[in-house]
Order: sequence, then C-alpha cells, then structure tokens
Amino acid sequence: MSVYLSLGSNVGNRLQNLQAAVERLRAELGVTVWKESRVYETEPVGDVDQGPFLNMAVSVETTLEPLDLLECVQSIEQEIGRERTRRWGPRVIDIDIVLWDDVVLTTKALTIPHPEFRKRAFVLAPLEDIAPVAKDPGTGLTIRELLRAGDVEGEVRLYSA
Ligand code: A4P
Ligand code: MG
Repeated sequence: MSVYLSLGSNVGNRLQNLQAAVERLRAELGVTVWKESRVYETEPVGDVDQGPFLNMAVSVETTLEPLDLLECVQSIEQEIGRERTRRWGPRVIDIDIVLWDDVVLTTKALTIPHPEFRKRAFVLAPLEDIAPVAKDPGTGLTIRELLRAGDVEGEVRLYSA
C-alpha cells in the first residue's frame, strides 16, 4: 500500500520546516514513512505574489483511514506553526495527500487524488524521484507520463542548501 504526500514551505527556514514535518510524520503511530524525495526549489504557482517554495514528496504506509490521515497531517501543519492566511498564499508548511493507491475519493473535506496535482511540476517532480511509475487512477497515466504531458506549470530545480 502506498500513499504519497506532497510537502511545501515558503516561509521561515524552509528546509528545516520540511525536515520537521517528515520527522513528525515518522513519529506518528500508524504511519510509516518509506521514501523521501530530494528537495526542489520551485516557482510559486497561483495568483498570490509570494516567495519561492521548497517542495518534496514522501511515500507512507498507514493503518489510518484517509480522513484520519488528513487530520493527522493538519495537526502537524499547525504544530509547525503554519499561519492560516489566504488560499494558495505563503505557508510555513503545507502537507497534501496526493495519491492513495487507486483510491478515488471526493468529499467536502478531502479529494484524492489531489485535484490540482496533475499540472503542478512542484508536486510531480519530487514524486518522480520516489514513484516514477505510480499510476494516477484518474487518468491511468504514471507520474513520469504526467510530468512529460506538456501542460505542467511552474519551474522547478533541485535545491542544494
Ligand atoms: N483538502 C481536500 N483534499 C485534500 C488533499 N488531498 N490533501 C482540503 C490535503 N488537503 C485536502 O487546504 C484546504 C483544505 O483542502 C483542507 O482543509 C482540506 O480539507 P489548506 O492546506 O488548508 O489550504 P491551502 O493549502 O491554502 O489551499 P489549497 O487549495 O489546498 O492550496 P494548495 O493546492 O495546497 O496550493 N507553489 C509552489 N511552487 N509550491 C507549493 O507548495 N502550494 C500552493 C498551495 C500554491 N502554490 C504553490 C504551492
Ligand atoms: Mg493544501
């Protein structure tokens, strides 16, 4: 079983924020972190004028139900001090559930696969590091195929601290 999470930060010590989030995920009961991608510096996507992000992806296995994992990652976000400002705006840490095996789920609180991920290089490039042939149940395409599909937005490059 594989669940893929996308992590992003563009406020404060961005690398430290990502590392703190992964550390807390590792400490969660019922969550096992398997793989960590490299860290990418990425151009902000969306209408908000804000600084560049660091983004990464991790694969986890979990005994939690999807909504419970969402609650879990949201409490980690709050712990790390995310200030809830505006949608798509700057954040200390943002953790999104991107894929959950071949689960397709649309509820008010949670949509899996993440509705925006197919066109976001800042999600796909880190994911390609750890899961190039994982399949998007929505389109049947792999991460690698989505990344090469052409309508992917935002510049990304490997980050070295
Ligand atoms: N929610 C629904 N589905 C999911 C899911 N699969 N994973 C709901 C996580 N959350 C999900 O999210 C708002 C609500 O989405 C949650 O309460 C949950 O119930 P939020 O994290 O509170 O708010 P947000 O992140 O500001 O809004 P949103 O729409 O999730 O923004 P995104 O899509 O996360 O985009 N550019 C770069 N380069 N790198 C980035 O990381 N991130 C964003 C944020 C914009 N631009 C970026 C980046
Ligand atoms: Mg989010």
